[in-house]
Amino acid sequence: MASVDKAIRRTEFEDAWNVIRGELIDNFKSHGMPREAIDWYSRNLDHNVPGGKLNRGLSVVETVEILKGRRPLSEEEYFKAAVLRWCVELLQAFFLVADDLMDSSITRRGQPCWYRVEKPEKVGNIAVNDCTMLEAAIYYLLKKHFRKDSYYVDLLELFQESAHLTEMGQLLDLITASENSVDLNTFSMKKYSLIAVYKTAFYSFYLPVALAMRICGIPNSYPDPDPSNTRSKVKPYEIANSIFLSLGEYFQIQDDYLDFAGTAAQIGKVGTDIVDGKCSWVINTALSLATPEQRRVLIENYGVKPSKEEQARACNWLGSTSEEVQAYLGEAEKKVKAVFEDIGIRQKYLELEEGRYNHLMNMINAISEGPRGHEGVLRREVFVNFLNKIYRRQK
Ligand code: DMA
Ligand code: MG
Ligand code: MG
Ligand code: MG
Repeated sequence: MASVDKAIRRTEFEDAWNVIRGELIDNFKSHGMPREAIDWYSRNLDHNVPGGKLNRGLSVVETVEILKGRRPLSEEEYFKAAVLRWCVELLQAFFLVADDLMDSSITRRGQPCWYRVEKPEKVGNIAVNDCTMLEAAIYYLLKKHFRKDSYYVDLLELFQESAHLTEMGQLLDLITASENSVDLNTFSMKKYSLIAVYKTAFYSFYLPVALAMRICGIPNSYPDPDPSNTRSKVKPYEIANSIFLSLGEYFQIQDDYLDFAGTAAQIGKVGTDIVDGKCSWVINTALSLATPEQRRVLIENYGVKPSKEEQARACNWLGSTSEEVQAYLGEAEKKVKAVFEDIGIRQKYLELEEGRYNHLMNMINAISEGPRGHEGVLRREVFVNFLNKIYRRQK
């Protein structure tokens, strides 16, 4: 019976987006906006918010469930977790709309990037304002649903600070892959880690879990729940932060690897890192292993934009197999990919996945959680849940 109950709650929870979407549109209407603006705003929400892997958002709810000892949540607890889940998805949507514009990407989640949508109206640069409207929706929802809660300011700070850190990472990512001249001598693994942690880890991993921890009332510090060690203090947000920075870096390495090795049909987007000249894990690994001749080929071809004709062909990538995609690549990109293959990037990546998994498991096992059922403390399962979701992911 309990599991049927849970299944029903889950469906209710999935429906939460329709309720939240309705609230956002009603608010927009209440300002006297005309029909065409309401339609535009609705299309912005529908194209960009649902439809992702939903890992980030879903983890808010799963974390609440774990921290509450997997007891069935009340209707109100579910709805609040759901609002935060969709706020995280809105933040993600805000970043992706801007990111695709700045990275000149073609597709996202198996459809054209928002700025490239032509029908019923051409979006183009209006995407800049549209993405800020997605961000503003977060603060509207937080105020509406959490204004009276003691942890309201904590939620505001978490969103605002994660966004700020992400923007720092995006800045570094973008200026390192400067428009016309990519200088591979400015790349390094150290710089790469900084980019990866800032642009991805805070908002994708630390944010959803820290939100869940706040609504579950987990304090900034508490006595060690291990009965043999009660004199020391546990700082749960610091622990979560350090594990998630490492996990987030690993996640971005996967994103970079898939940008090179994944097919569009598999990852729902066409890789652009090579033509964009991004300081990615793949190029940094290749540079560290390249012979002088291979390095020369990389310097000559990395970050070289495809010709107009090559670009037009790339738009047909969606749904293609990897062999077909091969035929669409521009000449420079082909040469870079061949060097990556010769260097054995695929093998290096397999080894890295294994090593990262073990390292993260060790970090997780060091968390002191005390006896089961101890509410209000951090639990290892929160992190194991994430790690299992992303380990060896294919999309
Ligand atoms: C993504 O970096 C970072 C943010 C903040 C959206 P990316 O450009 O590598 O992402 P994607 O490969 O999804 O375009
Ligand atoms: Mg991008
Ligand atoms: Mg980017
Ligand atoms: Mg990427």
